[in-house]
Amino acid sequence: MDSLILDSNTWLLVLTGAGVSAESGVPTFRGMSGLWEDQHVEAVASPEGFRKDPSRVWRFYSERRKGAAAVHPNPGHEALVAWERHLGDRFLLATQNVDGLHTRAGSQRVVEMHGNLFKTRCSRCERPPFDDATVYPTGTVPECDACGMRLRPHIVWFGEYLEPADIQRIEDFSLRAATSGGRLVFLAAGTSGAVYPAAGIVDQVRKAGGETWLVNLDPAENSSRFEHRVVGKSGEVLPTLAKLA
Ligand code: BV8
Ligand code: ZN
Repeated sequence: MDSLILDSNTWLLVLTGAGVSAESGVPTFRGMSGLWEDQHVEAVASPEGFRKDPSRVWRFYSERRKGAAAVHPNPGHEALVAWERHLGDRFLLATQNVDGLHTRAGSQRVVEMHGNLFKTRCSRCERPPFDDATVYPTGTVPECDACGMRLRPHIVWFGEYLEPADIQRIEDFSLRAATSGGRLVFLAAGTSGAVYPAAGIVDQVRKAGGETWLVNLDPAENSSRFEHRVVGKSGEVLPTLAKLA
């Protein structure tokens, strides 16, 4: 198996998906075959889904809050913490996961591209998103103390734009790597490559002349766009994949 060299010239951009949390006991989207209560996740995790049935959406996220609060980071999360400690500001972790396990493992340079399960915001007023681990009782839709409108999970739903600042941070990292004359490396782990813009980052890195790695249990929809592909569980592969030089 080729090894991933992380030396003083390496700039490493990591992208993770649900597969990295699977060994912690968090179900993947594919694992649920994309369904929740026979509904397509895209239908529940969407502005339309919230407009049609907000209590169903809160039940979906309350269940996931309960699940995520009961599990712990695994060796895959911990390996990424060690890589960050070794590379410092030449490391950035972009995650599609909303479970917060990377931060709980000790990762610091993290972009939560699709939001965080344990944050809530108002669906109407400018009140900033706030920490909220509440598992709301079935049927309830919490209201905003400031304007009385519905609260919603601070999550990027299908059909919603990502935070421009998050996209900018990822693009700036690749740019800084290129202008520093360093070696840009992109590693995606535990992701099926089905959801954009996350699934398109590999193409941006290739265009910038970067090296590309995929660590995944099954073939991903964008597997062919990666130079190096390692098939396996991230909790088993990541701890031994890198040579810290
Ligand atoms: C947007 C938060 C602008 C919610 C999520 C271009 C082409 C086609 C479609 C589009 C496009 N551009 C935009 C779209 C539309 C859409 C999209 O991509 N649709 C897909 C379904 C085709 N994108 C959007 O809507 C994005 N917004 O583009 O805004 C716009 C606006 C209006 C109209 C058009 C455009 C917003 C996307 C974000 C949505 N929110 N999450 C929540 O979590 O509830 S996405 C959510 O699903 C996750 O965050 C993640 O991104 C995705 C699931 O994918 P994975 O994480 O990869 O998980 P999955 O289960 O699929 O795969 C797991 C993999 O792990 C598997 O391959 C398995 O083999 C592997 N595995 C399992 N165990 C292990 C393992 N690997 C290693 N170790 C193991 N142990
Ligand atoms: Zn409000």
